[in-house]
Amino acid sequence: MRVAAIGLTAAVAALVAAAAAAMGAMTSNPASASSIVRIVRMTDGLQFRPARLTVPRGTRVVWKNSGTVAHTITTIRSKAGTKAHAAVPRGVKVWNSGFVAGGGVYARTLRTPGVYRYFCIPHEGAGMIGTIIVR
Ligand SMILES: [Cu+2]
Repeated sequence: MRVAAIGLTAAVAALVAAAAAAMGAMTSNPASASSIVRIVRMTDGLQFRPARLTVPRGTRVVWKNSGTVAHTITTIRSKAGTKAHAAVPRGVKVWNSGFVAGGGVYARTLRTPGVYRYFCIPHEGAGMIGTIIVR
């Protein structure tokens, strides 16, 4: 009888351990999909800072407007004054964030390796351009 009780306790302990492991896997997987976050600030000096960034694939890039002037984060070549300021890796859809007001944010998870070149529509001519290299 005593042996059976110990056996049952061990079985329960094993179940609890298995459940805990499963829960750990469930909670850690979504986080690991985009656990790396990098911030690019958009300033009233009409700059992306940093203007150049290299990140591993799957990185969540958050553009944060730290000033008061509205900006865009745009990769659409037809909207660029200088075509070389707009590029995405093959197979990636281009985007235009629309205006991001002061204090606002815009974010994308970059999953495809390659070179992303983007600009701010009203301030491209002032040099507000950026590059992100995803490895
Ligand atoms: Cu701008």
